[in-house]
Amino acid sequence: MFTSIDSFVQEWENESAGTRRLLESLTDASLSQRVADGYRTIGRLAWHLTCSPHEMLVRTGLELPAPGDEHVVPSAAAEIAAAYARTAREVAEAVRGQWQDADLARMSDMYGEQWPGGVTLRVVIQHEVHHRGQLTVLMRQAGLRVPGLYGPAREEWTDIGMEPPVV
Ligand code: NI
Repeated sequence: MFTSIDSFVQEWENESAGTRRLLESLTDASLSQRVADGYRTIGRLAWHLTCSPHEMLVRTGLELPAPGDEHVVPSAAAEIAAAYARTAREVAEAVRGQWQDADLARMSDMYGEQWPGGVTLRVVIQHEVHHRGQLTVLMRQAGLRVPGLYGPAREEWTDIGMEPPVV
């Protein structure tokens, strides 16, 4: 769990920059890609990534605008990327502007459990990392170039004149 606002904002800025790069790599045609019938499409996952920080954080009493209706997935990739960039900024501003470090120990009802604010902020990031992993696989299936997040993606090895590791 986070115990300081500064450490959350710093990590959030890094992680949300990575998510932004992924969302900016999506194309309109790729939004309907899914692993199999009955599973989430790229568009649905990308929109879930965009709407979830707000959905979770307003349960703690934090005030921030909703990026849109979670049930209505935009048909334009650029619209999703822009909404994510806006909400990522608003999350940092809301946490910095409305919370003190002491709020990170304050409990809120989260889905029937009591979580300290610092845990909720941690879960916001982990939830995003979880779905981002799913998104990168779908992006490969859709034939998109995937930007590296914690290290070079396959194409980035080639760009620097090296063989991508396959095992
Ligand atoms: Ni989720």
